[in-house]
Parts: sequence; structure tokens; C-alpha cells
Amino acid sequence: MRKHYTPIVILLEMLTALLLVNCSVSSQPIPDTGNRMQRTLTVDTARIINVDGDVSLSEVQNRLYWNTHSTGLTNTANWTVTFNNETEIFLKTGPNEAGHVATGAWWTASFKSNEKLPLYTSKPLQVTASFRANVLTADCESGLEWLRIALACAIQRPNGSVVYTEMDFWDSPTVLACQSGNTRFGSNIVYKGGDVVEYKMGQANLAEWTNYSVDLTEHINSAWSLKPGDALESVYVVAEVIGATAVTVKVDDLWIACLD
Ligand SMILES: [Ca+2]
Repeated sequence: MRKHYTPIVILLEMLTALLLVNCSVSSQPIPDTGNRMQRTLTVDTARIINVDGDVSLSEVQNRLYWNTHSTGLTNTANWTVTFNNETEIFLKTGPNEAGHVATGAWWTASFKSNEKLPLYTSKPLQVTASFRANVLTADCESGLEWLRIALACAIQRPNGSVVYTEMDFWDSPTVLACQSGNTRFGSNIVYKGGDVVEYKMGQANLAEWTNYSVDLTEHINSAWSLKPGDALESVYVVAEVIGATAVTVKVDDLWIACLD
């Protein structure tokens, strides 16, 4: 992992609560699409687009700002998301479950602009997401369950369709063996299919805080080839499961920075 900090970035980091920029945590470089973005950052051009990444507001406020929801789970799944200076996701599922719990920044609730963020004008807009996470538990009952914990983002394309780019920071062995991924061959795609491209950006040590900084633009562009009309809808943390699992993950300091 290469980390490169400029003095300006360090200043920005101080100002924006652990905003780490200009590095990718991917353990493998993502494919160069031939349209590599210029990655120099200046204070003049960086702006934070979301409201409360450090979870400093009240529980009631953050329940709105962090847009907590689940998809696909039945009533027998047990999940909660709490906000107390940190966001904590808890999810416990039985063998017949398939779904996810997500929380983070959506344009409707969390973007200061209350608008989707255009990602391509004359060139791709540079967007980074920094956050810290602590995977307290990631249990799979039989060892064959599908469990992914990731930072993810949704992009609306000009035709109205939505595509997802995910950057996993914890995966179960079944995920890492998935046939549509290439991590088995030393590359960094965990899963690719339909409207999802999913990258591997390391395997978090359990019960430890890890800082992440993700070049969203580069990942999205590699996955989907950004074009005029593409817009960022959301950036969020998600726990995705198939089968009997138990997950607890804490997240804090989720800041999305855009370089105009
Ligand atoms: Ca906090």
C-alpha cells in the first residue's frame, strides 16, 4: 500500500477530520483505462459534499442523514444501526436470508447540495471517500456463507439506469472464491455481474480500526467508463449476506471530498 501525503493534504486532513486523500487503499492497482485522472489536490479546489460524516449530530438527526435501510432481508433477520459518535451496523441472519444493510451518504439526505453530483463535465470529476471502520464480528455459521462488507457507491447513468461500484474491506472465503472475480489470480475484482463491479481493498483485521481513503472516481471509471451525464447518488457502507451470518461493524469519519 502506497501512501503519499502533501503538506496541503495534511492541512486538509486536520480541517476535515481524517480526510485522507491522494491515495488508494487497493492492495492491487486497478486497471488503467487509459484515462487516468490527474490526482493533485489543492485546498482551493477540495470541498466536502456530505453533512455529518463524523456522526456528531443527534441519533435522530443521523438516522435521517445516514439513510439507514435494509434490502432483501426477511422479518426473521435481526439488524440495527445506531449512531453515537460512531455508526454501528449489526446484522444477524439465518440460513435462508439474502440481503443487505446499508447506511451512509445519499444525495437526498446527506449531500449538502441535495442534488446528485455530476461526475463528468469536460473530464471526470475527482471524488474521494475517506472513512474509518472497525469490523468487530464477521461470523459465518458453516463457513460457506456469502458475506461482504464494503464501501459502495451508486451512479446514475444518462439513460436512468443505476450501477454500483463496491470496494470490499472484509470478505468471507466464499466471496473470495467467486467465479466472477479474479482475486484468485492476484487481481482485485471480487465480483462482477449485472449492475455491480466489486473491488477488493484489503481484508480488515477484526476488532481494529482501519483508516481508508478511496479514489472513487478511479474505481468508478475503471468499472463503468465515466461519461457525460453520469451522477453520483450515494456513498455508503454496506454489509451484504447470503446465509447464516453475524456482523458488527463500526464506521466513523465518512467524508466525501470533491475536487472541482
Ligand atoms: Ca465520530
